[in-house]
Amino acid sequence: MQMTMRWFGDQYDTVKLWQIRQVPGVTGVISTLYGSVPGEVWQLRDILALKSEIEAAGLSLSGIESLNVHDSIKAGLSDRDVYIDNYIESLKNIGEAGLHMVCYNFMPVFDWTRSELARVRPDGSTVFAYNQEAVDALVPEEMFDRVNSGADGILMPGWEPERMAHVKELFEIYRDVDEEKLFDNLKYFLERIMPVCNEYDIKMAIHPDDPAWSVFGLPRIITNKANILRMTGMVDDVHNGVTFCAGSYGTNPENDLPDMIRSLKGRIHFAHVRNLKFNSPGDFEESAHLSSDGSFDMYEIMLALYDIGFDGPIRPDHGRMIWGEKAMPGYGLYDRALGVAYLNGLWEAIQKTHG
Ligand SMILES: [Mn+2]
Repeated sequence: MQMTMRWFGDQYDTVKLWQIRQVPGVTGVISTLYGSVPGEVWQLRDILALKSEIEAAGLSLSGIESLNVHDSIKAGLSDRDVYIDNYIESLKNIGEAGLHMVCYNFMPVFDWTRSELARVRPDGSTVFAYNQEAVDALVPEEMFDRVNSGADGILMPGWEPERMAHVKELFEIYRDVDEEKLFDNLKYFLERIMPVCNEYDIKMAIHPDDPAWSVFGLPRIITNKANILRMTGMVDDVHNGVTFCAGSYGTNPENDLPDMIRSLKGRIHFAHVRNLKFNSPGDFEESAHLSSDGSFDMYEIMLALYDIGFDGPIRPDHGRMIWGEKAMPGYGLYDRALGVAYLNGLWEAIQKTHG
């Protein structure tokens, strides 16, 4: 595995590359052209500029998270081919830049959903939390407001205000899209992009839906073992793979995370590893990475990744806000660095006892 951290670019991220460089064991970052909007072609010069900036700091650009998919593609609208052509063009440029892993998601309208961005825990740290009743009481517009007002004016990925302006329109285009249609639209998209992925050896890594069930009545498909195996099977190419995000699949306690990892051998191209703590059914918070702080057995998760010979980029996921840090919620330096140290410790122990 290659240990990385997510970085949003100098313009947007409170964390600097030189700080990431000082986290032991981190050799790369995962980034994106953060100012771009879904549907737009990524220019080679912009990708190369991002890459050189990262390399100048002594790190590598280990992959892209995310290259977002336009809603016309997800909803299967008549203009989807235009946006798929643009996506292919972006992939070509990503390939030309020498990059080989692209994370994306296929969630209609919303990216990840939380009801709180700063729930205070007993130790005074603040974390993302999800409460089903609180979400059920909201209309989608309020969800956007809530995310954006809780982020101290920092732009949250996936929750950009320009999307909010179109939220009613977005819901409208998914009116006739059920899970089956969404699977069909994903298959159509994957079949069209696989040739360029093969040509440049770009491993596509779909991010699961978070939480792993339908929100606001919208269909969601990347939620469990059966669906993800259906997805990898329907376009049976190694470049059609997954981002194994423990925190997202783990929102559903019925998902057996180590078992899912083992069933995806050869198809996991990127891993997000973090812990969640369930307080009651329908209420969870993003605890520290440590097993004893949450509900997952992090050792078993790392062991499963080791067992399948996982050798792609891995990153800690959302961190708690601790030690007075002011940063994008979930993406401060301190707790994610603690996460890195812990995951590296687990990995070293596993290597020494299983090697
Ligand atoms: Mn994730």
